Amino acid sequence: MIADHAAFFPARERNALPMTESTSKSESNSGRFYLTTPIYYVNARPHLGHAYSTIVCDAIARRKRALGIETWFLTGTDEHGQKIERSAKAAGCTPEEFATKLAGEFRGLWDRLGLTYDDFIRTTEPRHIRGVQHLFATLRDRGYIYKGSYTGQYCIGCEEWIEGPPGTVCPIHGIVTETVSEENYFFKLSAFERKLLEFYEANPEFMGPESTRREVVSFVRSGLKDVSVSRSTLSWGVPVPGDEKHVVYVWMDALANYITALGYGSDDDQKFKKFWPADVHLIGKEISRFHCVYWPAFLMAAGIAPPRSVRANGWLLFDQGKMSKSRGNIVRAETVQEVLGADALRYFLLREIPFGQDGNFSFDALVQRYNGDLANGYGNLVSRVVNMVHKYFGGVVPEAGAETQAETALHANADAAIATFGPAFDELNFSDALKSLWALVAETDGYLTANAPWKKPPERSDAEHAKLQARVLATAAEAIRVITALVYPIVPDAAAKVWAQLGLGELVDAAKHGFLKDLAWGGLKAGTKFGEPSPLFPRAEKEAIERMQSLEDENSRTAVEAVSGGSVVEEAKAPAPAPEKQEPAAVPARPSVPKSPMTAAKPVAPLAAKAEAPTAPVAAAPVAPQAATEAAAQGPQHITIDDFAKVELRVAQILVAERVPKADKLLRLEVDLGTEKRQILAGIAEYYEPEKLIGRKIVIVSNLAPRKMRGLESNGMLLAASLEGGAPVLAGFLEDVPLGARLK
Ligand code: ME8
Repeated sequence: MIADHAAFFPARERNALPMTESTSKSESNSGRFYLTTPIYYVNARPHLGHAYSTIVCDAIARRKRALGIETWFLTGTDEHGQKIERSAKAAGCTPEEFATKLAGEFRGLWDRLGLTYDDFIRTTEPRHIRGVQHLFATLRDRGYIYKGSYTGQYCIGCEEWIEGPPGTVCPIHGIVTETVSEENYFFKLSAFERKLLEFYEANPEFMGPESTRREVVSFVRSGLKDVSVSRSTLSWGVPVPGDEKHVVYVWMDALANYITALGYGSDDDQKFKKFWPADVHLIGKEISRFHCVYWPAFLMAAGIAPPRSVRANGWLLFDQGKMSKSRGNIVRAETVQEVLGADALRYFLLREIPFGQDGNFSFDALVQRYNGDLANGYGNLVSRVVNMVHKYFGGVVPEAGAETQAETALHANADAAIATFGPAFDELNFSDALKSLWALVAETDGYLTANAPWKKPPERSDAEHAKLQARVLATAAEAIRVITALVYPIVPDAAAKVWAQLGLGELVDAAKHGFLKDLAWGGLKAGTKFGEPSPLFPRAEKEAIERMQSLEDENSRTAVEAVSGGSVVEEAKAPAPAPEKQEPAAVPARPSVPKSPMTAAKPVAPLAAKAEAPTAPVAAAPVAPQAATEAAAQGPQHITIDDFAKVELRVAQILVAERVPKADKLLRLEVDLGTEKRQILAGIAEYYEPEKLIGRKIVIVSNLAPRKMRGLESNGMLLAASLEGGAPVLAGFLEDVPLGARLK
């Protein structure tokens, strides 16, 4: 029976973790802390959604280190599988080249944002491959992996097994699924149903938030079936040890990163012994099932302790939808960083979105929060106090003297902030933690205004006034020190500047020495020499929003960008409304489009398909510019029948037609090809009323590489007679034709 972690790792205290521990408990724990982000797919560049999870981990890691806890923060990239293989092909390079390029983009962005990861693992590294093979072999040796074959319905669009009899239509793509048989290795997940439920029961802190816990528990209660953990029709993966025509199922490969990065399966597993089990796997909510069901089951089967906790962040939404590669509605972290700075982004994400819930991102809300809380709030408070200490005391902290009622009140508020911020933060309740801290910002501001050290009333003597100035400015500066220490993990750059202005030296050094551990009122000593004032958060004007918008517009216009001699579609992705990995890998989806990832489907049948968002049809390798020019110079040329056969013309029916906001010429169409639905953008808005197009049968080029216009993806091109000086006329048919019929 798997009762709790103690059964696996009696040597480590259970209270070394969970995020719900009170500050005093976790702060007094001088142990270790290991936290991880998901490893990100390298099929497209990082966006704000990826940055969000990584920034949350960075804030946690910084706080733990500042509390004197030995911390290991892991991130990395998930580089195997069909999705990456196809994206690479579309970009005209090898999967290795493609993955290396994109992994560099992720790592480069994390560095640019100043994220303090301790290790970055790539699943194509030998250390990982070795570890995955070791895990696979261990599971097989222990009798949890067996070979079998599976026949089921497969959706090419989803790259997933779909529950149902032959002829079942994929609920997402509308394609009739294929009946496929594959010989595969299976993992005995069914053996872990009871063990997992007991484990959840014994470890109530294991998963969060509550909605995730409920969904996972009900999923497991509804029954677990064995899952496939290999593929034999794919080569871009980790070879199964001893049977190399199979590759390890990409989710088993990916999940193993959390231990292979620590040296599991290698000669040097010191770090593994030191840091495992992980204290927190921070993930997006759509991959909870992998982390809360499959991963602990794999580990239990291998005789390894499950992680101590898994915490799921909600989705960052943009333009009403989940910000995602497949929807193409992304904003890049670089844009915000360039205009407002990384701290502004960090503060916004952690303050604005209650952790675990979905939250909207908008440039307006970002700038409003930035101006209200950072420029006019914290930044302005610091600048007032630092400037006055320079002006009235030559930049040296004066002796505060005895507290009056006003100082006693501010001191008490600061004590309260210290007491409440930590527990809220450690429960990942960043938003409330910041809200309570900003109450102290406002109280300090109010205290300054009420005592007005810059104004000497005529009835007050010079000596009395100097005393008041000293008391008020020393007290306000101390409040700023407390605020800055607490907020450091969230706005580290600004906090470091303030620390230096308060004459306290390098905050990074202080953090290394666990300065947060003993945080208490009264640390700023009289006689401390302040540093030079420097601006923290200059107010953002309206142009800031315009600048960010235009940086993003510019980015989405350049849909195709050069990568290693070839080109890569900025967002290699699915045709039409792509599902967001609603259904985990090895298990087929229920024949309905699930609302949330965990209600998606229960595992019913074995055999692994990769739980990736469906991949883009392979884009044709781009014509090198020089070759194109040469061809044009030679004038019109004949083509062979083989050339013509490369162009796939098909009959499609328009299901949805609507104007694209702020694009006068573009219509967004959703078309039905009989076996799939797609989104196409067409420049016919000036000539066709969208309403009149619905139901109309048209001809499309169906194998055109996807391209992006105005942030939307177009998967194909419709055909129209192009009349000089007149309106285009859509190609159509006089007789009835079935959808998807090919024109030859
Ligand atoms: O799922 N809002 O990789 P991935 C919030 N390789 N978080 C978001 C987000 C959004 N709009 N978009 C992405 C994979 N994320 C697998 C993981 S782990 C062993 C393997 C974040 O590139 C969120 O953390 O699709 C989500 O889980 C992760 O990026 C998905 O990244």
